[in-house]
Amino acid sequence: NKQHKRGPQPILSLLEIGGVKIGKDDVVRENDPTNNVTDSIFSKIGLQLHRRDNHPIGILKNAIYDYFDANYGGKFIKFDDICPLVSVKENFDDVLVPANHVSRSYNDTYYVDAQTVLRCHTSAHQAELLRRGHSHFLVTGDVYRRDSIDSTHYPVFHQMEGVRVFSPAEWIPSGLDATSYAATDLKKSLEGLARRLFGAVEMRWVDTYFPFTNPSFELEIYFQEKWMEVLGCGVTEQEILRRNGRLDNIAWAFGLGLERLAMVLFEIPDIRLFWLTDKRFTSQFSGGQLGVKFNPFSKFPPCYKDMSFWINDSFTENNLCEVVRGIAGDLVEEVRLIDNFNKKGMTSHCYRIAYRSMERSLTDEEINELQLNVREQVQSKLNVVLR
Ligand code: FA5
Ligand code: MG
Repeated sequence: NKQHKRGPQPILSLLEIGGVKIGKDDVVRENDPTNNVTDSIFSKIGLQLHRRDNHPIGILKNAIYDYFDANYGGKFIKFDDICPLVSVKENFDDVLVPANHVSRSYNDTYYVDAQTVLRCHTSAHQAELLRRGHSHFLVTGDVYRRDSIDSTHYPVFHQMEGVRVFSPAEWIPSGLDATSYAATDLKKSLEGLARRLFGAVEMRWVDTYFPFTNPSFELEIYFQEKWMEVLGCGVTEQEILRRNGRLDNIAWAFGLGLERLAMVLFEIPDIRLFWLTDKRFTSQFSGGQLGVKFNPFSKFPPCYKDMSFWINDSFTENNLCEVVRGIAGDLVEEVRLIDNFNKKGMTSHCYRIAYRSMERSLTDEEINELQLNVREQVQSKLNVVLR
């Protein structure tokens, strides 16, 4: 099957999403320092897995829609076709992300140019939808992040944002202060969602920080012998409501990681699987069927390659992961720092790269060639000194 080597989808050079035309040359510009979008990222824009009713991400989206429809009488308005190219203002400023916050860096976010990014979260649409007067809404979309490589991280994934705005008439009768009222309601509706999707799973709330909510929480689910973070949420910062014409209200907001939730729901062990067009994967799922458990194809062996080098001041793990992903694509399963030491003012890192295909056995020859390319490009692009 030829599709295996080339990646499943043809790469179009002109896309149209939510009425916006996107040309490849506008989004990927290798020699432009204000742009860090790669070919492999471009190839994912427009695939919109969340809009495919027989794909695990689409099945999950629809199940969450059903939960909100059933519990809120259809009040939540749904958006799932908003273009992922957004302004820096929408992605960061409008949700109060401070000017020096790491998430704004070229190391963490894909920039199309200095003012435009591939959204790194669906929160990028909160302000605009509040401004338009919506008080109950769900926004589902593909989001993009430079990130590490392992079974629960992928540079393109899907989120669903939920926002609910309350007026004073709703919380005053409760006798609670507005913030406690919203926080209680938020946790109750997300716990209800988790129970509806999963029945009995082990889960826990963890206090956290987001610039746009206070208090802020994350929900973790016990999965594959670890606690996995599946969503972030909290009570919307008053400043966001004030700026968008909702001064006297209180609101909650959440952002669900749809891949992570689908991994729990369907017992999908690796996040790369969502991108397979291999029938052995896609034929296992169909619309409305939430009880399906993924039946893995025979497990193919991983191959580990270690690589040690002296880093420089500009070295980052995300840059390393981008180089490895650019060469090995979805054949790389994990990139992990296994040793780290200093000597005479220099720092050495040793990374272990796990190669494994989701669909077939890899040959030694093939892996050696990948690793050779990785070593060359790590040296030339990241300016590190191999040991
Ligand atoms: C956010 O993105 C916030 N915008 C969520 C939010 C919305 C908080 C509204 C408060 C109010 P975070 O960066 O934690 O938060 O990402 C949310 C979820 O996306 C995570 O819990 C996780 O499930 C998922 N996620 C994050 N990074 C990745 C990744 N690289 N691959 C797959 N899923 C990811
Ligand atoms: Mg988080």
